[in-house]
Amino acid sequence: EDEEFLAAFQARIDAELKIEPNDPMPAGYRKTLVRQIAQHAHSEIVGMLPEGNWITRAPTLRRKAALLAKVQDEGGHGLYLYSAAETLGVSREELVGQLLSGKAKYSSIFNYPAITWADIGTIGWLVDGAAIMNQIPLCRCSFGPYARAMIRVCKEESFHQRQGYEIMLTLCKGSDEQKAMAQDALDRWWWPSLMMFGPHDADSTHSDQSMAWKIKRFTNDELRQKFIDATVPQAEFLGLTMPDPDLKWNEEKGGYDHGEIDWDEFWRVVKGDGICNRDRMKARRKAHDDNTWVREAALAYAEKTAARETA
Ligand code: FAQ
Repeated sequence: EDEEFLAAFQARIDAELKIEPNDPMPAGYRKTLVRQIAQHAHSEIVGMLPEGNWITRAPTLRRKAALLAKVQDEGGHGLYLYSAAETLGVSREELVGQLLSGKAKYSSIFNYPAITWADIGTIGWLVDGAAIMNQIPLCRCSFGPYARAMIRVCKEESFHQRQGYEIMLTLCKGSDEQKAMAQDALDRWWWPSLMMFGPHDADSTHSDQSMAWKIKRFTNDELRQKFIDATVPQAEFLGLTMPDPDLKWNEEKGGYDHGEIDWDEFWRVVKGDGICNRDRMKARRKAHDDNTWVREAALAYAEKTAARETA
């Protein structure tokens, strides 16, 4: 790739022009997008597991219908994102293969267990809340198919977040046991939710280049800060306490200061050693194996249809 090509590409990015699948693009741009979009798709698919676990145990029919819809949406987001990645010249088989072999990452957050019903509320409130904070700027990502996919995804995430917060509101207005259950879930999910935004900017390998290419519009720490500032008042409204004694409003910066994130825990989970990593991968591999016949049947049908059409 010569200097002239790279400069012309950067000029298109700087002019806020969208890059489309058939446009020339630097190999690194393509690679970064495939990596990020695929990791995002895998996260949606693996992210179905902690909540899927609660569909049969939702406390009411209405809660069950909403949870079922949410988990289905996540499956849809995953498929949508795999399609966006495929426009860059990789196949879904290859991407799924990378997930199942452990080569590709998915969000650390989905390696934590959903133990009580309050976890379902907290996942919607915090995990979807963090996802929205991260994904709204991705609607302006320089790569067209990813940016456009994010618009619909964000609308659905917004329903997911409200669904979760409303569960928390109900629990917090309920019995002492229900409120304690809500507090316990917040205690367990708060720090892992902050880790969703990725390492500190100083330790983020891809941020600088991804910002220059306008794939990312904000750094990991900037988005984490926005999320904290938006979420603390929501916890106050619920009457819950954030599990961070160092959390304090900083008038000067107009945001909250917070305690140190346990980065050892983060990297341990990213590298496969969280509470549920093995279970999650086992569940995905089993689903893939159990559904081989569906893929084979679809392929055979497509071949027959194509043969009929050319006959
Ligand atoms: N977990 O250089 P950076 C959802 C990796 S929301 C695991 O800063 P980057 C919705 C990173 O890949 C969750 N790995 O990387 C839902 C890189 O490793 P690599 C998914 C992480 O890409 C809600 C290394 O660390 N959302 O699913 C994590 O510039 C509820 C260095 O990091 C997205 O994927 C992590 N938390 O920034 C579903 C959004 N953080 O690849 C169900 C799109 C970092 O070199 C229920 N992705 N790493 O081997 C992004 O915005 C970015 O990729 C970041 C990371 C911000 C996640």
